[in-house]
Amino acid sequence: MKEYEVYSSLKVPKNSKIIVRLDGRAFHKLSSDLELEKPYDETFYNVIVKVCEDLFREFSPVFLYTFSDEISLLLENIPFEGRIEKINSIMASFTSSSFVMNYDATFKKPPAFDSRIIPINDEDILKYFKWRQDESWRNCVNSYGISYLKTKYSNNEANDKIKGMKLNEIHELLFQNGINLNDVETYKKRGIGIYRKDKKVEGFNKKENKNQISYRSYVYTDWELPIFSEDFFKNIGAIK
Ligand SMILES: Nc1nc2c(ncn2[C@@H]2O[C@H](COP(=O)(O)OP(=O)(O)O)[C@@H](O)[C@H]2O)c(=O)[nH]1
Ligand SMILES: [Mg+2]
Repeated sequence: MKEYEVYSSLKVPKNSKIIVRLDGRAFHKLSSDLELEKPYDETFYNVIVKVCEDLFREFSPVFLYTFSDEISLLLENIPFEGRIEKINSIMASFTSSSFVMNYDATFKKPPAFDSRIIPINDEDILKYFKWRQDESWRNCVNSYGISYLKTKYSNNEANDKIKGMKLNEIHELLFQNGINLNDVETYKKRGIGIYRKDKKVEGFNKKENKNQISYRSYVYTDWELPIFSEDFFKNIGAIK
């Protein structure tokens, strides 16, 4: 019967880095079930970050990026011998379990995440994360925009209005009404990243009888990300 498992040998390209992107399934519904704060719910964000830290510890990506209900991991060491079915199913179920374990909430339905794999060249890594970070910014402007419009109009009218507006028009409308997105927390605009950083450790070398400085890396959760640039990815060792 083994021969019926026709997808089990499907693998990612050899010697390629990959990005795995996870996305919460129907989290629009989950956010209304849990009555999440709009536009940004602090508890939800703290849980997603705990999930990301679990993923980071388990799969050691070079870089992890999250905003809203999505998480991207850049992987250099490919798990499960590159087997697509394994990577997608285990990453998605691990993420869903971690989400439930970290959330002190009663769910109406079991939360789930989908997972997809994107093989990627070094030249496209910046392009990919810039694309997601732009989406984070669009999401920020839209979320604040719709929240504001719903204080003035019915839900349907607010939804119709925002559909016809450009990003800078929403930005301007908010500004005219005393909401300056420049003052909003960085993570809401640019997302959150996790990567390894070096820590300076001062020790004493007994053999040589002298003080010694060494560096140890640790996992760092960055709530104050810069706008992504080539330098950023070089500094964290994601590209050469
Ligand atoms: N209220 C609230 N909702 C959020 C927050 N973060 C994410 N969401 C919800 O999650 C959804 C994620 O978008 P998307 O993946 O496109 O929609 P999905 O298909 O319903 O999961 C958003 O539309 C929001 O409804 C938050 O901080 N507060
Ligand atoms: Mg989703």
